[in-house]
Amino acid sequence: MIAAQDRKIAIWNIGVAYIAFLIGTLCGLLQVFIRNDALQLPAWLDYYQILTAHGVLLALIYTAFFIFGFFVTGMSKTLGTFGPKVWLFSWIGFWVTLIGTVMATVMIVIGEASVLYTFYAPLKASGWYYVGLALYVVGTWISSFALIGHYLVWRKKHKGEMSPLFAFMTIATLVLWLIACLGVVATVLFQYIPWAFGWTDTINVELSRSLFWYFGHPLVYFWLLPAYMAWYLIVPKLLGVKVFSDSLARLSFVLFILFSIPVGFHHQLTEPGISNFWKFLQVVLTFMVIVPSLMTAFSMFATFETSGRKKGAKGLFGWFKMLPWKDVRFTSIFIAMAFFIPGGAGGIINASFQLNEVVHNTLWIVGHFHITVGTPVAMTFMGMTFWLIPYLTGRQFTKSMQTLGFVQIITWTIGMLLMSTAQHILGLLGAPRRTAYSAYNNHPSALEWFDGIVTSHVTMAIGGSILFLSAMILIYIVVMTMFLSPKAVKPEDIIEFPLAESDRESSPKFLENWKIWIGIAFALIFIAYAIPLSSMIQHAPPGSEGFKTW
Ligand code: HEM
Ligand SMILES: [Cu+2]
Repeated sequence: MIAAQDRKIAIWNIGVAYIAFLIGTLCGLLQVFIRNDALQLPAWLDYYQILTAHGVLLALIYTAFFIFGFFVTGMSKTLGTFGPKVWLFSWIGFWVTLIGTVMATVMIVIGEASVLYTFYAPLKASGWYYVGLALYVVGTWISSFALIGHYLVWRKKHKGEMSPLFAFMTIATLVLWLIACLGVVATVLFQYIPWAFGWTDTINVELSRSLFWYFGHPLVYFWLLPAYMAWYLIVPKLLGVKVFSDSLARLSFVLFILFSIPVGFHHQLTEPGISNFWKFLQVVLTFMVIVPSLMTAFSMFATFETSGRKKGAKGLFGWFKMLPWKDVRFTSIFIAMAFFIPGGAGGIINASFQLNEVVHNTLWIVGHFHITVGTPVAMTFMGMTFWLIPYLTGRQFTKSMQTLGFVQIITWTIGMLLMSTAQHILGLLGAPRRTAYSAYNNHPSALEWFDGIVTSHVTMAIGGSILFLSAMILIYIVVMTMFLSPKAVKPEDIIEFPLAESDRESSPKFLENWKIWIGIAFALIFIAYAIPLSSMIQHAPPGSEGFKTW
């Protein structure tokens, strides 16, 4: 078990994550009923207020706090107890992130920031909302630098050694996050805050959106890489084997840094202000990310097969039966991975110019991110929650909790299959996303969206309700394992951090030479962004004043 002082940081991060999860999923439940015209909100509550809270609390807050909780635990376990400075800055980072979060949430709740989590200009929120977002980013930076400091101290003491794979992957994820945030910090500090407080009259909309998506795409990798860490490092341990290949794992993380940043224009394919050449270039770079993604998939199947064969599996697929299906820590992650197969394929569709025209801004997109971040990432985090909290609190993960864990992941799976399938199909039928008003005065085409067995808003509402039920079961498990379950005393009750071994000394040293990777990352960013961004600034159209549409 890691030192109590480090455990405390991790447990507070995870606690905040689950408070955000609770409120965020409640908003999700309201959304599915409002869109189905089954629920009318009181006049003081707006659909966009709820949708903003849902996006911010789940996509930004739940993820980030959970990820830092996981990183703190793993870094303390693999590199040793935090020194006083690392400890102090981890707490400062936590509190600054939390203050930013609370500020932004309060602005949403009092109706001053119904601008959705993408906060596109010219929608204009209260200046304090953007200050909250800025503090959130700064807080995560402080926490990141604390962990990077911990890593640098370790490397100084272990000259010439490869770092443990967990630490390497953490640092890769944080490097990605720090570079990605530069875009959002630039637009929030130099565009939104002066504009929202009235120091400037207008805003350059195109530039603000481009800087947002410079951040917005790597943001999804900031969610995904920690989930991949569980796939690379936790799953083999649960299967009783080593990491399939240490160098493959490191190389794939490095490639994710390179190819997840210079690609934001794939979210802006319908925008007229960016020329086709730059969109094309960024789409090509987007498709490069398929390489490390398939490397990851390969490595997972190799792990499954190795472990199955070790247990005596025969034939082409005999290993499948040998997987530890009765272990909820494994089954949860396996289902998460399975969802990522259609999720990743959908991503290729979205990034393709012509197909993007069909699905852009429809419910298809909502279906897509619920089977990428909403399940592969979220369910991996759920599966980790089952052992991470008991590990940190020293409590048991009792038999009844394990059963409930299965009920939770199975209900999430069923709910998500219903909701996301309906959303994908509704999107193809033309139903827009981000709107409460979905019947369009009973126009016949819109009415089609309300019948059909798996293709309607009704299916979406049934799926959403099952998902919410599942979320509440998870909250119950979290509360129990955090505060109420019996303490683990007997050795067989004590929950371990399941971390697989990897042959780190066999990996080539250049993989841990950050100068090379950060250098290439910036070179790619420069190639993809320097010219289009500077022309957006030089040939800026008249800016826009702010709009408050709610
Ligand atoms: C109880 C579970 C959930 C339900 C019922 C639900 C439902 C929905 C619905 C219906 C929308 C689209 C609304 C619209 O476009 O009008 C939506 C949007 C969204 N959801 Fe969920 N969701 C759930 C869980 C999650 C989770 C776990 C995540 C991420 C970790 C997530 C992330 C998002 C994001 C980022 C949006 C986009 C918000 C926007 O358009 O600004 N959701 N959700
Ligand atoms: Cu993207």
